[in-house]
Amino acid sequence: RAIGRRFERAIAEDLLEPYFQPIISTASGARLGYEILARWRDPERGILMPDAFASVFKDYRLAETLTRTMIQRALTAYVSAGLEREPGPPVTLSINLTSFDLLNPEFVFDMQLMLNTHGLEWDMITIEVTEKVMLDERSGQMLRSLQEMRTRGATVALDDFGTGYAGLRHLADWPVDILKIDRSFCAKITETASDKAIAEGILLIAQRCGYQVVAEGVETPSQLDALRALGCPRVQGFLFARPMSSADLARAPSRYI
Ligand code: G
Ligand code: G
Ligand code: NA
Repeated sequence: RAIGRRFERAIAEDLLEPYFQPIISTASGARLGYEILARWRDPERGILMPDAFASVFKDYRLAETLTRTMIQRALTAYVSAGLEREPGPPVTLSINLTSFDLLNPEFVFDMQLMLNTHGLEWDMITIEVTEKVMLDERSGQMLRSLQEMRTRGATVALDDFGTGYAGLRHLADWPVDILKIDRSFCAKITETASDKAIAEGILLIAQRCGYQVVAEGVETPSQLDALRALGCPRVQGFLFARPMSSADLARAPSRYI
């Protein structure tokens, strides 16, 4: 409850900010888009990561406020940085949603209004959800929300893929375009044969089933080499860039390798 009040004050004072971490093509080194990650700029404690305010994500009102704030501020920063004028396919923004967002039947409409405000289209939006969200027993409305956003042109990414919850059995039933290989597999990909085998297996399933893949948490050149050797098309991690502020977004490179 105390964190709820502090959170609402922080929202009112504009202290909740989106940070942006690039997602990169292993073939061309081009920045394909950014994942939006919430940061709380606390005057006393510095910049707080989502782990430090995890309870916000469990309260539907606070979680919806956070999502809306992240999207509005991220779209504003995207336009300010001139990203909608880049040539080629649209630079994407990946937005992490909670089950509360997907259970809200107004969410897609609200999102449409936010895009309209900035003159942006759904094809620059990737929705990130976890396996846990997909397995929620109230998943009917959530699947409808995801399907509706895909129909409008968004892509859907399954986050932390391979870490638990879901059996592969469900994968084909879900409206998903992208699998994100959890960073725990990339961390030891050069040292542990089983982690490499799992990454390889995910890439093979993705190729056969027509999913795109992003490997998360790439920190070293040898991890990048290993992922490239397995044919991984997209990567994200500290090797290329840490999540950056809106101000840094405007100066960020469009190519990383
Ligand atoms: O930001 P960090 O790199 O610490 O991310 C930790 C976790 O918090 C990630 O799993 C990420 O998906 C999640 N997360 C970060 N920002 C948001 C957000 O704005 N909304 C939701 N729902 N999850 C977020
Ligand atoms: O999957 P999820 O949305 O949880 O992933 C985002 C989280 O991973 C954020 O906490 C982000 O700061 C963190 N992250 C991003 N790149 C790296 C990396 O290369 N190494 C580690 N350890 N964490 C990373
Ligand atoms: Na994510």
